[in-house]
Amino acid sequence: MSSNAFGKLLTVTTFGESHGPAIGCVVDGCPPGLLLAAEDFVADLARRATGRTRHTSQRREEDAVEILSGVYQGQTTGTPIALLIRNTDARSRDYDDLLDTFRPAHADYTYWHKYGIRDPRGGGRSSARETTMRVAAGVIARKWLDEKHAVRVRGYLAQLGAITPRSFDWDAVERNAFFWPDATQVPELEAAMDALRKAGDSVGARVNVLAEGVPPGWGEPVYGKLDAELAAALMSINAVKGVEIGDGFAAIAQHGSTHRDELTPQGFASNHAGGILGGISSGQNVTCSIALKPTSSIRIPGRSVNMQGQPTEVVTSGRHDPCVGIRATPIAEAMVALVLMDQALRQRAQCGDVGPVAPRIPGG
Ligand code: EPS
Repeated sequence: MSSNAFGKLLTVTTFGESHGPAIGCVVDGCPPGLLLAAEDFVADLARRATGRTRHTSQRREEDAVEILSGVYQGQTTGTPIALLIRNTDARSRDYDDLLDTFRPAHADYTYWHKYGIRDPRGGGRSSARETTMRVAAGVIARKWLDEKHAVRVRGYLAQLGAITPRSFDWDAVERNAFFWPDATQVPELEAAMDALRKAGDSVGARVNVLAEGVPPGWGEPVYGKLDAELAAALMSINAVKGVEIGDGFAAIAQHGSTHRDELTPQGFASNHAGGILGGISSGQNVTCSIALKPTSSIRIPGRSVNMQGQPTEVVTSGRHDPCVGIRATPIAEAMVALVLMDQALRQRAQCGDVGPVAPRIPGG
């Protein structure tokens, strides 16, 4: 009813607010026997965290995971895995000016209308702080997918405002704060972000995610299609306004003779479909892309209304991201991994006896 959980055989429930004592999640349905320790979460949480570069929010959280249940002697037990992260650097006074008004383009207004009460401190439940737990849950899925199916999920920033990559190198992606695939453009991105921060404005972004090694067969037609569940999972990330699978909206202008991915004994001749046909993985790379809107919390004054409906002006101070897309790559990867693991378990449950059938042509 209140939709703080997703997944069918692997379910993830998150809880907590940005300025509450802690945030957490319960991951249920993970098979027993997966090695899991608090250290497994460190790298991915650091990739998403605030305060690691001048281009993101300067809130400094340690993001240390406590495993409360579901792990015994370093292995998952098949029981619910509860993870907790304590909030240690919330600065609620930054939000005092927002008690009586609503940021344009923020969930402030809609939360108020839905619940009739709101926690304005850091956006409460609507804060991107919640994505920390998606990444934590995603660590489990990534690990299981890698060990059981050699599936690898990775992403990169594919557009920042009007800037697009001029070349592509996976090695560059993890070596800069932007997850950008062309190292030579990093100074250009830094300059753009510095200018934006100075102006007190924000900008949108595109993040692409790729899942390699997904075998054919994952996805449940018709209401549990792999692409439908990926779209829902990715769209549930804060600030996401668009999702594409494969060529996405570019397919509108394509002809069937171009869009179709022809089959040859050596493999598929192209991958316009994003590795999903009829809602089921084809064995090709699964490709997704998300559009993130510019952050609504900006220093440039904007028009709003107060609680009495009178016109007022909003200026957001505090520690905000001028581009949330910069930190979104690990979040999108996590959501893709969680959907894939859930679908893999569902495939095992219903069709585990079917086994591989011929012909199986190479993916990629
Ligand atoms: C956020 C606003 C800022 C960010 C926060 C997301 O929160 P605060 O005003 O409390 O500093 O720091 O991001 C995180 C805390 C995080 O861990 O991602 C927002 O409005 O969504």
